[in-house]
Amino acid sequence: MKDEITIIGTPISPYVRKVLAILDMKGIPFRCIPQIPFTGDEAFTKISPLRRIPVLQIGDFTVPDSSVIAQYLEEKFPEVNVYPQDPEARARARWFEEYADDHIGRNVVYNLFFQRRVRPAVLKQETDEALVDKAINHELPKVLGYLEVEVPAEGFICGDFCVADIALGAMMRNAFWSDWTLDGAQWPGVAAYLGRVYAHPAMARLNTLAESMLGTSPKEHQAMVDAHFAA
Ligand SMILES: N[C@@H](CCC(=O)N[C@@H](CS)C(=O)NCC(=O)O)C(=O)O
Repeated sequence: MKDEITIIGTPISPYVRKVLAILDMKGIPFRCIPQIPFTGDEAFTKISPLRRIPVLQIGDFTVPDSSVIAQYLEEKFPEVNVYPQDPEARARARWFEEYADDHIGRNVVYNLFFQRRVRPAVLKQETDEALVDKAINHELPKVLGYLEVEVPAEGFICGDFCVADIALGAMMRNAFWSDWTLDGAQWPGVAAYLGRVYAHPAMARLNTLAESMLGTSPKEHQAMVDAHFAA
């Protein structure tokens, strides 16, 4: 189909899952090309100058960056909203999206997931234990301390389930995939909150897909992704 949406990027990436969860919630059909990071060629650099995933393509239009894509999808397909309508709630949702993508992402994606899963298994390089230690023992406790104050006892962080929950939940899931455990006694509010986020059908479906892809050869990923989204 000419104007079908294509998302380039593996669902193992939290940034890609953020975009896929939004498409799922909005009920928009799409195709996913599960390109893994750090493999982009010159053609990919043209559409993603920082060589990062995800990238959205629709017809001749192409744009990278999960937050830019999320806002594009919100404006293009406004029938189902993933950003709150109230300006203050919307600003707060954008803040948590940014906090997840930038600060948590730096620690979880680059200092934890990349070090513990990508370096040894994909790049055949040693894990930098100093970076892992920094993430687990210094940065993530501060993140969890902050979130423990911010998350509500029930429901979601900005009221209805929204992009903030998707971004926070997606990012923290990659920490769990890096042999990290959340101390539910120390941060009970965050533990309960993440449980609610992961029970959301859009999150649950994508976590099932990504978990089935982890540890499998990238050669198998396109078929796994196609089968998942065709179901
Ligand atoms: N701000 C970007 C960050 C995307 C990002 O860092 N993606 C990672 C994969 S999880 C990536 O492609 N990294 C490759 C690289 O930095 O060279 C977004 O929200 O899309």
